[in-house]
Amino acid sequence: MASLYTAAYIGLGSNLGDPSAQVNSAIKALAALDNTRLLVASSLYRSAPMGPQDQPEYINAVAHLETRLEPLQLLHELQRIEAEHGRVRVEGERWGPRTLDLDLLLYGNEVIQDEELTVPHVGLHERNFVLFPLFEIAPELNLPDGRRVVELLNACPLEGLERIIG
Ligand code: ROI
Repeated sequence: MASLYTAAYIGLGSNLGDPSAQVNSAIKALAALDNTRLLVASSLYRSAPMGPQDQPEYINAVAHLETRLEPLQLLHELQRIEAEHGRVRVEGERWGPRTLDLDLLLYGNEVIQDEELTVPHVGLHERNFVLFPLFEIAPELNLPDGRRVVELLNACPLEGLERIIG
């Protein structure tokens, strides 16, 4: 019988306040979501900012969930957790610093393109701070288009990325 649960991968990022604490707290909040189980979270990674360089370095991680929430329900839960961590969306400020950013990277094998949500996440295939933690927890994973995470990783420069041990 088909599972009621869908595998979802969430990218976490923070570069304001205490970024490691924000990311760890967000992982706890993911684990507490209704109709959802946290299977595993990656190590934390320190990463140089992509985009404007006049902002602090980021802490990034990826979490693997199993969820019975629909994609948009899950997205709204992620936005609620961001807001609870002090995330303020500044009009017109794209790619600026943030206390917490939660991206729905993958939702099963679904390809979703609607106004609110694009899955797989647009930056997934070129961001070392997403690909490396994703590979850490799901080395065999394929994207909906059949590309393997390990292939994307091999094509992606790893400069500026450092795994935090312990
Ligand atoms: N850069 C890094 N290293 N990590 C992020 O999570 C991140 N998030 C962003 C932008 C501003 C694109 N840069 C980032 O949204």
